[in-house]
Amino acid sequence: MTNSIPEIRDADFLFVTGSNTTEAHPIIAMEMKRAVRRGAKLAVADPRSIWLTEIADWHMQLAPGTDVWLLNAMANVIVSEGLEDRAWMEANAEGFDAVRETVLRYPPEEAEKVTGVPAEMIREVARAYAKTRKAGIYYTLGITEHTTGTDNVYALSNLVLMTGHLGIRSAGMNPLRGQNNVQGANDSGATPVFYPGYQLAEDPAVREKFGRAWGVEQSSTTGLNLNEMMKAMGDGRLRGMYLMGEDIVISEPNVGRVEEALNQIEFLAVQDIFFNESCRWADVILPAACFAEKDGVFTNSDRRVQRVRKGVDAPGQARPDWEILLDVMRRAGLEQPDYQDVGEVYAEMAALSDKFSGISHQRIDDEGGLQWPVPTPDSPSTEYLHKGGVLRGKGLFVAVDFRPPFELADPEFPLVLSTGRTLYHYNAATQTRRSEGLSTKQPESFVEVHRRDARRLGLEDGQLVDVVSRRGRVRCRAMVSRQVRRGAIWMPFHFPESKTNYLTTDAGDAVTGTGEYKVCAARIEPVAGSEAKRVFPGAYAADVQQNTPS
Ligand SMILES: Nc1nc2c(c(=O)[nH]1)N[C@H]1C(S)=C(S)[C@@H](COP(=O)(O)OP(=O)(O)OC[C@H]3O[C@@H](n4cnc5c(=O)[nH]c(N)nc54)[C@H](O)[C@@H]3O)O[C@H]1N2
Ligand SMILES: Nc1nc2c(c(=O)[nH]1)N[C@H]1C(S)=C(S)[C@@H](COP(=O)(O)OP(=O)(O)OC[C@H]3O[C@@H](n4cnc5c(=O)[nH]c(N)nc54)[C@H](O)[C@@H]3O)O[C@H]1N2
Ligand SMILES: [Mo]
Repeated sequence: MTNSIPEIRDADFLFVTGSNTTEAHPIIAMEMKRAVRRGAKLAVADPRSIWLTEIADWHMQLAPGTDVWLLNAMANVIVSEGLEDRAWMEANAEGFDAVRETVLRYPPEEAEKVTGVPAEMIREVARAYAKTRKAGIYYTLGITEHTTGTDNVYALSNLVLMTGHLGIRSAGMNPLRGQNNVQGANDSGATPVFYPGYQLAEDPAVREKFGRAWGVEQSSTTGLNLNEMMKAMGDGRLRGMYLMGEDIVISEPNVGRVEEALNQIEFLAVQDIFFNESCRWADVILPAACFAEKDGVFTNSDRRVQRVRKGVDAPGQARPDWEILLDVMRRAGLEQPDYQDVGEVYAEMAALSDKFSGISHQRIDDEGGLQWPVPTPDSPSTEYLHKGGVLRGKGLFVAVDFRPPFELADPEFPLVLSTGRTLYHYNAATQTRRSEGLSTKQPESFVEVHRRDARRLGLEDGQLVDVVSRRGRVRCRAMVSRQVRRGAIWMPFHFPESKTNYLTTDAGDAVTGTGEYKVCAARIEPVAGSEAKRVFPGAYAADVQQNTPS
């Protein structure tokens, strides 16, 4: 996030797109609700009706995967009506002309035909966004989990740059992070392209620097991303795998193919706090301590590094992840480094990366959480980025054209399936399904179907159905709902006995590799003779609301 979570309450305009904030980021949704109560305008772009759409001034209910059309049309309105901030762009951005030329080919009336969002609504939202100073964009997987994910993000950032809503409080470009420490994992270099602190692995000077610090020559080839690894495992290029905090046979797209590949590889190690589904394929299982059983730091969505402290002892042979990794390094023949505690691990990372060099466990203990960049021990937290000038020098406009999703509905698979999460369960649900309360609230999987589609299919609410795609078939209960658009269906991916990811496509974004979890073609086949049982008593909506107290 360029900006901070506490700034949201002071925003005057919120553009929330592809984010079911209330269910997936309840604390952030609470700040949004607070802003709306104060009088901020809220525009939500989402193919589904979500709880936030109930308090939104505009619900842009676009067809899945048509975001570039919608966003370019908003830019079209801004440019056509002269609402762009010329002076700011002059000083702070480059590449506007190409974007201007491109978006002029995306008029709102045409956008309405493709996206289904009324042209007038596109105009209103674009004007309100451009004319409001404290206007922030908040997005999550509805934007990124597409083959056009990177394009979608560029289209959003073009809006930020042409209005100059950057480098000030309560504005900016804010991707809401998913897992509690996924930001920290990226920061520390858990990606094939970066060393810690986003230093490029392809830069020889960077490799040389880390090679010297670690006393080990660094490989000159960058690694594979997750999507590429799954495919490399399938065709024999990758023969062994070490999973740590990842339950790939639940969470990877087109998971039938991943299971086949796991049958073929020579070695699998799984390091996890539970016996997760992927452990069935494991040769070695390394039991790890959970968050409450170890020390360290978590870095949250707004770049805030915070301490986590051990509260209870780990059970059995479980140990903190870093200790296990250190032992594996020893067995691999490395004597150095020889960390005594996690504080030393952090100190090493800080010494090698400018963004964190002013952060230490000691300083966090003394001052509380710190938001990077914090270049020196005297520099304060950075509440929002790009203050007094864009970090890159000039913000880069990137013109993008619309490309359709990888798979479109056709006569054989006439419905568009999208997938995601719910309030009650957490991702692979390895953790949440062990909780009796949560399992009672939401015991099993379901597929949301629009009323009219249900009627056409002869479906009763709560009836068992098979959801079928080109890749697989999954059984669950139909939930007849007004949440989805006609022609669209939606499933959570939390349930191992009804694996949604047998259906999804592993076509990935060209830059990030992220799979297109949000769009694939599917059909529904009612299971004859099955008795209907409603999955959700009406309490669900009430729970979601309760979860965002003001
Ligand atoms: N309770 C709970 N909270 C969680 C998680 C959990 O499993 N359970 N998981 C965490 C993780 S890892 C993550 S990454 C986050 C994810 O948080 P979110 O991204 O908010 O969660 P999703 O349910 O994947 O859905 C995103 C939204 O995108 C919409 N969408 C789908 N397709 C499109 C599209 O083409 N365009 C647009 N504009 N929108 C679209 C969906 O309708 C949905 O409302 O949640 C985190 N928080
Ligand atoms: N269809 C569909 N599929 C999706 C998505 C979607 O929207 N739709 N979303 C995708 C997204 S955004 C994400 S992030 C992934 C998430 O997918 P995963 O990362 O596979 O799922 P999680 O449940 O977050 O966690 C995986 C494992 O981490 C373990 N774990 C928890 N704490 C620790 C720890 O301290 N140490 C260790 N070693 N292990 C620990 C848990 O027990 C669990 O087995 O799913 C993706 N899959
Ligand atoms: Mo995620």
